[in-house]
Amino acid sequence: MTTSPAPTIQFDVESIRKEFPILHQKVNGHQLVYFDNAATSQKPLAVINSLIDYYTGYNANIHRGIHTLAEKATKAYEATREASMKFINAKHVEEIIFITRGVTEAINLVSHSYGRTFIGEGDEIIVSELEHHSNIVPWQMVCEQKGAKLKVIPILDNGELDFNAFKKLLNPKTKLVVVNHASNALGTINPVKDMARLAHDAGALILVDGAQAAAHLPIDVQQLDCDFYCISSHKMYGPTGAGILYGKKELLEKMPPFFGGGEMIKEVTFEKTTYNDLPYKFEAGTPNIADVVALKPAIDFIQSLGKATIAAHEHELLTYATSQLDSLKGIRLVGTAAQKVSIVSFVVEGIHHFDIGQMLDSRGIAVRTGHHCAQPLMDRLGIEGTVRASFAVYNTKQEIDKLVEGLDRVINFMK
Ligand code: C6P
Repeated sequence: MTTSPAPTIQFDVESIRKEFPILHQKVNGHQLVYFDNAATSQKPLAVINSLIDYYTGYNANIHRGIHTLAEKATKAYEATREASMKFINAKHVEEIIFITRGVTEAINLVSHSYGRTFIGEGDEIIVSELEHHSNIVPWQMVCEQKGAKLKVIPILDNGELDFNAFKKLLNPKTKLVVVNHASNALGTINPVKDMARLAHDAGALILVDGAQAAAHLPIDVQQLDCDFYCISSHKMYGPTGAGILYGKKELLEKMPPFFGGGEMIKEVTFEKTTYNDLPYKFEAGTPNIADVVALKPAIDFIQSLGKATIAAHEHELLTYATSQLDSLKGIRLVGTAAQKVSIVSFVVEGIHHFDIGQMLDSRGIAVRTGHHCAQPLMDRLGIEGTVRASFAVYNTKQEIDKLVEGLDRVINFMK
């Protein structure tokens, strides 16, 4: 999503809302307004029904059994892999590794397997000031263990990365650049394609945290030329407990396994174990079959609407919310990058973000408050936290009006 004019919306938001049963309820006596989509999105009926179908129709372990249910479950699980490959335009299906949490686990897999094998003393890892803790802490742990150094790309005051500073940080010691595609705290979209090019020119790899991009931005890993790309299912209308790690085949092939156990082996003896081929080398044990199966209808849901249509709708919401909130006295928007996903973060003069969140909740409006697991970013901005409203494809301008009205009341009440 960008600040360019949004094309005409191709879909009917009311019919989309019908697919999300959770939205149609009252919370604290008010119609629910769900603006905490960056934390986790709601799930369409197709996803919920897929879980029911799996558990009522063909629950079985995969890749092992030769019976009919096991074959059906295996086929459904592998169908999600195919769909995921197309979703991010990976070159090979074996570049799609399923994980049982989300981006956090994907990053930890890479930091343990790649980081602890190929990063050594004196090497440098570049992170950005915009990162979520899950794209900072695993790399700090690698640096501590291996004697490597963490270098930080600073941000500009509007929440964009300082690209010139990034260029200056790159040097022959840089082994890895890790950055999010979009910031969860401010919404900034980062120029990951350009960053990948520069990282590669410096002889480094790049890992992209796609947690806040997967439901909103087009993702083409070949075009971005990123080495790793991480996705959480639950932030893209899919179930919790599943995610995707994309890695370039040649890299995944040379990386050692993260977990050892069943499924990831070819042959085990007490003397020596040989490992399975990709992607199974990284999928030890019984995976979260049901949730991976139900990730496919989430992908289908996004694909059926089209990312361009979704982006146009969400851009309209972002523009509307930004202008409405900006016109409220006492509110300061935090993060005004030119390119943003549909996230507005703000502070209210003289009122703690936590109190704002509670008062909005009493009006049925769900937002997130706090540091958004980005404490170094909050430190840089000189604040403790923000109120964050994050929009999804089922949100409406009328809901934004309720947020603005609620905030107006809170501000006047607290005066
Ligand atoms: N951000 C938020 O409210 P997991 O928890 O592993 O699915 O995703 C972690 C993560 C990594 N990177 C970014 C950019 C993220 O936004 C998140 C999750 C949520 O902002 C929960 S803290």
